[in-house]
Amino acid sequence: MEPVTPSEGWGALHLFYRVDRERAEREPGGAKRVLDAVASLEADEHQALCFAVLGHKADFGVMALGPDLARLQAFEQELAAAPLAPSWSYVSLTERSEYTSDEERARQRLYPRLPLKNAICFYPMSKRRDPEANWYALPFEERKQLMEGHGRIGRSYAGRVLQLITGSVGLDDWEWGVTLLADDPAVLKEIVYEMRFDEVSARYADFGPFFTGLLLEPPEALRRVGLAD
Ligand code: 76R
Repeated sequence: MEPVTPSEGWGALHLFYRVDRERAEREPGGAKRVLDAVASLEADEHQALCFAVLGHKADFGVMALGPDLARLQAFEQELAAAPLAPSWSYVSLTERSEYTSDEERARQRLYPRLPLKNAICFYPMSKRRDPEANWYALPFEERKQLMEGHGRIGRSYAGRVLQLITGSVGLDDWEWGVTLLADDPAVLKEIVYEMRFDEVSARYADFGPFFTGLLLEPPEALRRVGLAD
């Protein structure tokens, strides 16, 4: 299989599934299929964060991340062989920011290592192109200044929230995927609320659906959603 590797950044797949309970009962070995797929993805130098989704939008979620889009697509196919019915997905690439020139920060954003916190929140967002609030019509200097205000709020959550912004312009229905990891779920709510008052979000942002889940070691995540062999 020829690798498909972006010249910069990694691919990110956010995959959401419902457990097909009838199939799981009929065909034992479903959990093992998922665990084998995750282990083999990780052996190929990619990451997979598994989570038990809260609420009815999905049961099980995986954020898969790494350099080879062909490998990520193969992983998606391996999960399709398990008793999981796709419910939603999001495709994006890690990106450096246009507004920071710090090389170490850029490296962390392009090639992140994601830790296992208690909770994960994912949502897609776009910047507005309304006649009276068009982000893309602002001069670079003004956008940069606005993003500095955003970054200041973000940095006040250092150590409490880990954020990964992945870009999806030209790849999926929104412009960015926002992945937030935290041990304290209240902090997820707090940071998003605080940012709503910041001009970048208040005036220029539109948001898609939010998914929240409990981040767990893969075998435990599967047990929690009722997939155990
Ligand atoms: O890497 C950096 O620290 C540079 C500062 C920074 C940039 C450039 C930064 C910091 N963000 C940047 C870019 Mn962010 N971020 C969001 C959301 O819900 C909402 O209102 C918005 C969703 C959150 C919660 C968040 C958190 N950020 C971006 C971009 C790309 C914009 C573009 O290119 O036009 C988006 C869409 C976006 C959205 N941001 C931070 C955070 C946090 C917690 C930080 C501090 C990160 C840290 O210091 O580790």
